[in-house]
Amino acid sequence: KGLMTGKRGLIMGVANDRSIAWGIAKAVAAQGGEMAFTYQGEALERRVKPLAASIGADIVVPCDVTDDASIDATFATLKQRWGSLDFVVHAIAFSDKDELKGKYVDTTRGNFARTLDISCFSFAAVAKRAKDMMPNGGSLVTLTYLGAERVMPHYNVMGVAKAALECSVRYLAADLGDQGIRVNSISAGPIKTLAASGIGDFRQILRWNELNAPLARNVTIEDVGGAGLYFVSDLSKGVTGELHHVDAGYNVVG
Ligand code: 0WD
Repeated sequence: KGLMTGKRGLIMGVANDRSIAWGIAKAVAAQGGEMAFTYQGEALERRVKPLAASIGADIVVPCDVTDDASIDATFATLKQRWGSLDFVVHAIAFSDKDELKGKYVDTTRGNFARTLDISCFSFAAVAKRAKDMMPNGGSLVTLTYLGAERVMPHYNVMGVAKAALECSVRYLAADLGDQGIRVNSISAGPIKTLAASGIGDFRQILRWNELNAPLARNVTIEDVGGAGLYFVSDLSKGVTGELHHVDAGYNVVG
């Protein structure tokens, strides 16, 4: 019997087998957890469906978090298939590539709003639906980055969105604690994923972290998967509102 046997959760933000969300899904599956997946757009559907099938998951639904009706439809499907839910992993972020280079001072109003909508508000929007399906409590986890806490080159408006997301985690933890729902974030070190490829000079950031992190290496999606498993399982049942770094220790020195 695994740590996650009997638990059911939603994984949002798998784009391919290099996605951080997939690292968490693999760790949860290895402990007997059952999962549903959302994907954004048809191109990603072709990638996510086989991954889900490889761990025996058959609920794979489209969800664009900029659209309330799309989020509602996702949770309606889960309600119909499962009735209740134990955890949600939110691993979604977006900003215009043109503004993930150059200066933050040049951020446009339109991309600011879109970045904050997809990368921050969506977590609250998901929490609002998920809580109504968690009669026995639950766990909500999101992904963030050190660029929220310090100025990191090129992270710009995404750093501002992640700061808002980290603050949202604290407010959501306070809102939902009385229902036994925990809300936490994992601040991952840089990992080469589809989303990361949009960030200017990402290779240099990877190299810098490897050279300076206490563990003298970069982290993997399996490293983040271990922390994700901790947060969605009962191992972390006394933990909420937390920001947990999985970055080979970079944040203590960098
Ligand atoms: O170094 C990194 N890769 C780090 C990532 C370090 C620290 C944190 N993170 C965060 C990201 O900011 C994000 O919140 O981890 C989370 C997962 O990102 P990832 O695993 O690096 O990226 P990826 O595999 O690309 O998955 C993110 C997915 C999108 O993929 P693309 O590349 O197509 O943007 O987020 C999804 C989409 O599948 N996404 C959306 N989903 C629903 N509705 C939307 C949307 N509107 N926009 C993006």
